[in-house]
Amino acid sequence: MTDETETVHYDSPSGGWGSVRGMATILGRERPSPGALDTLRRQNKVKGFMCVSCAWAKPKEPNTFEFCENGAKATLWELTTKRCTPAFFARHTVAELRGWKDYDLEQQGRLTHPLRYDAASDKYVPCDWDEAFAAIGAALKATDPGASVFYASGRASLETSYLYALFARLYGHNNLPDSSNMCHETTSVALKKVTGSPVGTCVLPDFDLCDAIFFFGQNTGSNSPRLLHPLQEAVKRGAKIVTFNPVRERGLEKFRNPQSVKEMLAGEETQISTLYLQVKTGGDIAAITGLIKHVLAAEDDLWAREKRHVLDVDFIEQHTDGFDAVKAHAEAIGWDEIERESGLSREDLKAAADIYVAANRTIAMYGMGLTQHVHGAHNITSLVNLMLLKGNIGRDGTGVSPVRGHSNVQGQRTVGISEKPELVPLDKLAEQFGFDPPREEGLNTVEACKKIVSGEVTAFVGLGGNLVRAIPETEAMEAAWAKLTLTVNIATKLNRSHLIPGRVAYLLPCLGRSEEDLQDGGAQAVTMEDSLSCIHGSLGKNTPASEHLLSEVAIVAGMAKATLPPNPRVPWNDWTADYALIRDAIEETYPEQFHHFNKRVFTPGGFYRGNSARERVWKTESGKADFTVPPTLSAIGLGDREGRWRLMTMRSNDQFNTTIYGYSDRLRGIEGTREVLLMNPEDIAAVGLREGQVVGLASDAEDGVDRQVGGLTVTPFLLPRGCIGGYYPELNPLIPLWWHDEWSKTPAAKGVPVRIVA
Ligand SMILES: Nc1nc2c(c(=O)[nH]1)N[C@H]1C(S)=C(S)[C@@H](COP(=O)(O)OP(=O)(O)OC[C@H]3O[C@@H](n4cnc5c(=O)[nH]c(N)nc54)[C@H](O)[C@@H]3O)O[C@H]1N2
Ligand SMILES: Nc1nc2c(c(=O)[nH]1)N[C@H]1C(S)=C(S)[C@@H](COP(=O)(O)OP(=O)(O)OC[C@H]3O[C@@H](n4cnc5c(=O)[nH]c(N)nc54)[C@H](O)[C@@H]3O)O[C@H]1N2
Ligand SMILES: [Mo]
Repeated sequence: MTDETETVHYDSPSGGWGSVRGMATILGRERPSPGALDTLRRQNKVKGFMCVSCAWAKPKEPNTFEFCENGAKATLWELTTKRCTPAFFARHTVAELRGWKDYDLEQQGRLTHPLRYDAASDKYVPCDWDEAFAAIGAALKATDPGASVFYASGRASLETSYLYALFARLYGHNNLPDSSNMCHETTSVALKKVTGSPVGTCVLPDFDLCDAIFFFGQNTGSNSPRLLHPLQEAVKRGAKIVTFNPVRERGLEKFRNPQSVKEMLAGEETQISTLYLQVKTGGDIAAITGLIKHVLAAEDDLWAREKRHVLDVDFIEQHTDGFDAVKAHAEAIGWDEIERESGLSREDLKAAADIYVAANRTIAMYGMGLTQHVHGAHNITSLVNLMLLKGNIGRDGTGVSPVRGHSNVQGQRTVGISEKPELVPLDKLAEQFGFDPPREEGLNTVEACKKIVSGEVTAFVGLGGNLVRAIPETEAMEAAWAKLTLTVNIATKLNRSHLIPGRVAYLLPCLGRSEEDLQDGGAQAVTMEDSLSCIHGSLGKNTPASEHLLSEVAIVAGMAKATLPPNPRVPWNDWTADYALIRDAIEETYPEQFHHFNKRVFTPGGFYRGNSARERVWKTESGKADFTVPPTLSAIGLGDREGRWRLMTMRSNDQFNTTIYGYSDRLRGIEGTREVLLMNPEDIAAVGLREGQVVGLASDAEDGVDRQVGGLTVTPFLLPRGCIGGYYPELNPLIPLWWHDEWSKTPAAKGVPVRIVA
């Protein structure tokens, strides 16, 4: 690897003064409403409001400011004083706005009025809520329920999500794709298959007990900065963190706690990773197989010398299935193959394996670097293999802990937003609400997109998010979206998805989570579930951005009433007036997890809804935790060939998904532009490019479809050879819709085959 001085870099730790400056910039730009700073003080506190940024756990004893740079940005983004009013829409046609950048669209500020698309003028015009609900209801009634899709981005509360899923089923479909389908669906499918539980098994106290954390493909410094606190604490106590990531992410190297006056003034920083291994993109199955090989060798060695075990043989015997096959597989694979596929040396993997062997308790964490691959599911089953060897699931201080994305993405699944009917207690819903729920499998995100392309799906409702921008294959998707007969988007700010209206189209503005939600029954709280399966109440206090906004609950109820025949057991009006009644309904549907829901809403640290795998109850086909032989060592779906590069599409430190806050990827030292091609300096030289040259990328997926993105500046960056990087969503046009994890259909956004076109 080349000397770091040749590549762009940022030397300061994550956190630190840079993060304070990051917050100050956004304060200046959003000119947030008065009271915004008080709001930050209430962020992630009991009876406060829960951050709209990431899903990381909210501790029982929060810091004075229990938020991070990016959580503050997300809150201030919501509390901006800028407004995107009917006057704005009167000035601009939708066709004109489609030419704007994502950043400029959202910079117009909060949406203030319900809007109807007027095809004659190609403009959004204000309308009233009753008109919108009546028109949406009429359009849905005229549509075959199976030809409609209700998408959810992972932000809406448990209350809204429960009603939204119920609305879909009363109307007649399970077409409930959500952002998880592009994110941790790989987790939901793979972890469920091998451990019986679709979510992580850790709770916060595990982080106080572990001896090691194996950390794969998650950019904590930008995407879940509050997680740096428990990581820092763990390191200070002597725990070792081993990181596998093609990029040397700053947050996982050094961290200075911006909440600690002492650390800030003294410039003290903590080195987070003991060992940082720059695995090749898609090389994790090989790397983990190498670790397993070393652990098995250590077992043989210790047994031969001292008749003691490295492995937890009792656990393997009692609790697992398939160990022999995984052992045989790892032993049969040669080191040359492991080194080639992982890009890591046998010695480096030995150093990591030694840490794993020495640790009594290990936690495994991961993010999109594992889930967004064609063989993403096998990244995860391989990681579980490693953990099972030493009984590192279902014991205090151990566990598998996927780092979830949106602040309530896990919770939406918990309360019924799922296209998979087998994951929803349909019989219970039938009994509770007196109807016959649809039983056929619904559409996930990729399938929904396919049917929008084929014309089989004609109506789309989006509860938040920016789906057209977030999915792969941008060009074909935008063309297909334009043919829909109905599009409804419930949103806080304008984004590109809103600019591809169907024949009947409504843009419905809603309250943000930090805003006061006043209903007939008084001010309403809502709830969400964090990455560690704890449920928290959240109470908005700020004055809403406009008097014309409705809550998400009220909007879902409004659409449902206009669409469905009346049903006395489904009291939309009462639910809207008092969300505690929705929580009662949730409790009735899910009594085990949500008993005494209303009493427990404001439990400090949230209330834990439990996890069977944590209790070593394995709800799998074998009744045990499964070892799984990976069918391949590469998570990339296509082999290497001359001129083919592995492209990973990433987030910068200055965005929340498709929301672009600005053009500073501070922790990676990339400033002023997002249109970059990040590339190893040796690769740049080897293919005869130069730094600063503007190039394009073309799809190399061997399906004959021409997909290109141009205007990318070649930027030297310390990536493994053969791997290149750039930003999401700008590079989404390069990803084929069919390029996804084979089990879960999560788009494989981290291993996209491309060619460079000069
Ligand atoms: N500020 C902010 N916070 C966010 C978000 C945001 O956009 N901004 N988004 C939210 C959402 S929805 C999500 S899902 C999460 C996403 O958070 P992450 O899971 O961190 O997702 P990415 O930013 O896409 O980064 C993935 C990381 O994986 C690494 N990587 C890429 N390919 C591979 C690989 O093959 N192997 C390994 N080991 N590593 C790889 C990349 O270098 C990068 O560090 O964050 C949530 N929080
Ligand atoms: N190439 C590539 N593609 C990816 C990814 C990747 O790493 N690479 N990551 C994938 C992942 S992990 C995810 S989660 C998806 C994200 O996909 P989505 O969840 O669909 O997209 P977001 O960008 O989070 O949605 C932003 C919009 O949400 C709306 N919004 C914000 N707050 C609220 C609110 O409180 N209520 C409502 N109703 N609306 C609100 C605003 O209008 C804003 O414009 O993208 C996926 N796409
Ligand atoms: Mo996500």
